[in-house]
Amino acid sequence: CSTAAKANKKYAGELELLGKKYTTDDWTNLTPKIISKLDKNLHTRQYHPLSHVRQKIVNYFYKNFRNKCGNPTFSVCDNLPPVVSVYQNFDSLLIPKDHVSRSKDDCYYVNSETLLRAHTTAHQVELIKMGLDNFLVVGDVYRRDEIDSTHYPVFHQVDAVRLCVREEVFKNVCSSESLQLFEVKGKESEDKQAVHTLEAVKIMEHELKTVLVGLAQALFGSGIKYRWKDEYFPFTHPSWELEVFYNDQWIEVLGCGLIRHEILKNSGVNDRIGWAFGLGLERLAMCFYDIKDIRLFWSEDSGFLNQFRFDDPDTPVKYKPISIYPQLANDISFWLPVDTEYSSNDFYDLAREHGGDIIEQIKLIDQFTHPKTKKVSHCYRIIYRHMERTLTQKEASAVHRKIQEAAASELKVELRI
Ligand code: FA5
Ligand code: MG
Repeated sequence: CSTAAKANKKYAGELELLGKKYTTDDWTNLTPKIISKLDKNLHTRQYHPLSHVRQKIVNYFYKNFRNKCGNPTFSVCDNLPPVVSVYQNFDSLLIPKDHVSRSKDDCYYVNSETLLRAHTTAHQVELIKMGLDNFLVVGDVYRRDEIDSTHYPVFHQVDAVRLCVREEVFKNVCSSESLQLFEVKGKESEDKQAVHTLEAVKIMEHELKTVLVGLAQALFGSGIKYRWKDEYFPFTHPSWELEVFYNDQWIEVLGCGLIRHEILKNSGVNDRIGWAFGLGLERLAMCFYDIKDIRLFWSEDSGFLNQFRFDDPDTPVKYKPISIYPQLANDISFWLPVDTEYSSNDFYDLAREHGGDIIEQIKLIDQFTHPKTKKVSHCYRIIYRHMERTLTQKEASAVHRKIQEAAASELKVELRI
């Protein structure tokens, strides 16, 4: 696509990320803005709201899972580099070769073999292969997506994995000697994978759901209303999503399920059954602290950061906006290119590149096909708002013009002015 072609030209031949060199190719679609986020590590930064939420989750696991000597059983990995292989992000998790989530339109590729992880699940197999049975992975993840107050191309996730041998699974069942984790001629059904016994699956499902409802209660309070939904992930079966009712709406908090046995077999653990889940930190932090705009997590403004300067992550705090600055809306219309591919995500990336964080939202407000020429027109409304001061129309217009010019030259669109 055109942004990829442009990035490819910009990073002709080679690209350095976090001190390592990578060759570029026609898959390269990283942008300087995205690259600038790679070393930010907001999730481990002292006093950052995302770091407080991470700590609340880690504390819950430390408190609830201890071995006989009283030590926490979950290991925490929060410094794994976000540059991963296509194998880690997709193949190792049985994500089919033609799955939409692999597309250049959805991910930030370094080259055809390497990308910025789109989920922290990308590290599951390597950590299981290292011999870990209970672990949390926390990190920044990257997805090309729409632009609004709850979506930003970089956000943070926590993944968890717990693996159990037969004795652990049935430890609370009387006369469990004859109970097994695996059966030979089983069939896959809605409830279970072919290799598993229904009794092992039901016990693991019960533990997983109990742990996660406990986590939701620890985070949102014991009265929190929640519901389970059946879900599909290529790497777990059965799979679910947990939603909580907060501020008058249902919010998707996490995805989870029983790990596909094939993944465990490929990782050298034939004798275990396991569960896993993945959740997003921003959504939780936005609820706890009443943060209405996801861009604020990236703010270096002391008026924002100072509100989170406390040591105990359970300190109840509601974010007080320093002031509300006005929005400025400017539209841009163009004919899409006829000979080159075009996707709205290319335009969103380009606008972010030239407009930065003063862009609050971009909406595709109109599209139509010319009856004679068959050319397609898109009109986008860009909402500009500075988070720390009032933006003048003159400033917004200057940025808007830059975006128009860049769209014409880089995406080969024909402006309709
Ligand atoms: C995943 O990323 C799976 N890897 C989760 C998983 C792990 C399932 C292990 C099973 C086993 P999903 O794309 O739904 O799934 O994202 C997981 C969570 O991340 C969501 O529930 C949500 O809390 C958060 N999330 C997803 N997209 C966004 C976004 N654009 N902005 C903020 N948070 C997001
Ligand atoms: Mg989901």
